[in-house]
Amino acid sequence: MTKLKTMKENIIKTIKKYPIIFYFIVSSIINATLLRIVTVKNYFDIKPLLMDIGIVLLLSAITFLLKEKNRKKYIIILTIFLTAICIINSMYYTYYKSFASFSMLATSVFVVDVGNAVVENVIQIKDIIFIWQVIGLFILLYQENKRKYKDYTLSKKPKLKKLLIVSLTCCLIVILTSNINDFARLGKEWNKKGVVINFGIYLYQTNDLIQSLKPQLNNILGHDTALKNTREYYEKYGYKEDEDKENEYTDIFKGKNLIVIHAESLQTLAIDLEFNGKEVTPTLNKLAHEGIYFSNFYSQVGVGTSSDAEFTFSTSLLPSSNGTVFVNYYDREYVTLQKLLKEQGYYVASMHANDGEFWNREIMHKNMGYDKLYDKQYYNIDQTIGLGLSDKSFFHQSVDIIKDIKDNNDSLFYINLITLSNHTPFSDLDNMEEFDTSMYVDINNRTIRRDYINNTVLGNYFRSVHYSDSAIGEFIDELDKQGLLENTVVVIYGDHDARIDESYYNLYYNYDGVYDTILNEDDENYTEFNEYIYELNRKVPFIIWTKDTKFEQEVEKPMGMIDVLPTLGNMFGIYSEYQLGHDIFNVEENTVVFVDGSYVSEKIYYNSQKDESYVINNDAISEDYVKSRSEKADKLIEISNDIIEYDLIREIEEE
Ligand code: GP9
Ligand code: MN
Repeated sequence: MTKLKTMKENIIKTIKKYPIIFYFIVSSIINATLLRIVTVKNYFDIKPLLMDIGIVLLLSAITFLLKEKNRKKYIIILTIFLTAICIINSMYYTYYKSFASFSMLATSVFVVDVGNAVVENVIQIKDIIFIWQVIGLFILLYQENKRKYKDYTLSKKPKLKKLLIVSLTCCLIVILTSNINDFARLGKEWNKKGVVINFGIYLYQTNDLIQSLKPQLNNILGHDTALKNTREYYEKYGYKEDEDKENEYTDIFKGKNLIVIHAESLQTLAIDLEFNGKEVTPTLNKLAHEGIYFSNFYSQVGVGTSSDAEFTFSTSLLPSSNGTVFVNYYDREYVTLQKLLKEQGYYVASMHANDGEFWNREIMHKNMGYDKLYDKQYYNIDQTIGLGLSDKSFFHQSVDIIKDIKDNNDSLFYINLITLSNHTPFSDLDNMEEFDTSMYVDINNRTIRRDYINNTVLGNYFRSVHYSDSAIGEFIDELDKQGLLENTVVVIYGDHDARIDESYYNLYYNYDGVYDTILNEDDENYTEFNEYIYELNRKVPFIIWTKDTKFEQEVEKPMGMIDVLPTLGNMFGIYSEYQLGHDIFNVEENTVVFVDGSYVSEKIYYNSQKDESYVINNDAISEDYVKSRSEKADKLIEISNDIIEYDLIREIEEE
């Protein structure tokens, strides 16, 4: 008992003696915990907490090794740095549902550049609260100045030893209670959430720093292994002309023009959806029903969002897990849909009424094989919505450009149009027609209007999609009038989901109009909307349509952006030897792999971060089913990253 008492007294004495260091330790642990709460909703997990304690103690121990004059500076810099880590990751998580990486610093410039759209959505009070740590430190330092001795001037080596012992004990407990899988995650940069959940934010960021430096450190060694693995992979799984080709779609579009619409934030959810008898997307519904509609199609973007969608669409490679291809790996060699059609004599152009520098398109589009990028400077900005020129004006002006291209080139054309108006946060609605998403209920023979999702982010989203749909409709009509639909295939894809918060979907699915309330889980009409259904709901439409052939076909097989080049290529009579996806009409069973190692198959959605599977259609799933697909998913990500980072296509082609 007395021993305990002395220990307690000793601790209090130490705290009084070293208030700054004590403050640094406690505040850093609180912030790390807070960050896990606001991001991965990890409230009482002991493992990441212990790891945070271990690392923070280790960092404080270093104070005792420094020269006296540097100690204060060290604590200040470290506090600011750790606070910054929490703020940046909190903001980053809101937008990307993942954690920030040093290797993405270059990409962040573009993220910040999206202007209002991102800023409005991202900076929230929960991100700023972390700053209390820095404020508190300066208050304490100010008071310290009045004290006789200052803890950062003391040089008691025994304290160092004690701190190190506690620090290592904490880390050791975590290590001993973790399994091999948890550690394997540390080596995979794409499993960020899993690392934070298991080991906390500080270990994540330290590990990330090491991983970001690794390519520079072991470039030579890594390169040889990467090249060998990639060759083996292609030998085993690569495109084989005799097996992978012939099917009823082979060459059906050979010799036709191609117009691709990259539809910003368009989700499949909006297709065939009606509010009060009015379709959200009448144009797309018509095109989907007449053409080939892939209704179980997923975008596979990383932090490069729009640009990643373009990249995977064109190359059948996955986006990089280590930065953004358009920004960090724009100078590598890629085999693209653009280049392949150019070889067939097409004139290939892209159109987007934003700055050409955005996402480095100006440079990357050239590398991808576009003959020309018609960016903002080619358009008259006569009506703006959100980030820039409205889709209606953009499409209207693009028709003239396409007409010019057709008249001045004696060749086929492939035109890529990137839309802009339907970009988050869906708040600039003045130039968009009203779209009523409220609910009308009959109560005692009277019709009552309930706001429901009207004027919420989700309601505004549907209004914005409705506008974009109408813009596409006008575009198709104008193309038709100009004779530009003759001998032309139109392809439309949603570039990624709209990143709308889960809470709006709960309102959407579970609103009870009669009682003006949200149903709870016990209600028989309650529709379950968990995080897995949310993930599955992020699908985007992919439509192939021509004026002259009615396909009237819906493809329900799971398909990813990576499968576009093989599938569409087969129809146009081209293929890339480096495509990592599959022609959807040639595969028995398809798995869509996401950049973080999660995947969707016909039977499950697998979350790599949590190592959990969500069964889609109640089939019994064996452990082996999950394991074999997880391994394949990891391999695919690794090979794709290696090809990009080590510029392997160039190397293999040059041989
Ligand atoms: C910007 C547009 C939007 O030009 O493509 O990019 P996003 O924010 O969706 O990546
Ligand atoms: Mn986009």
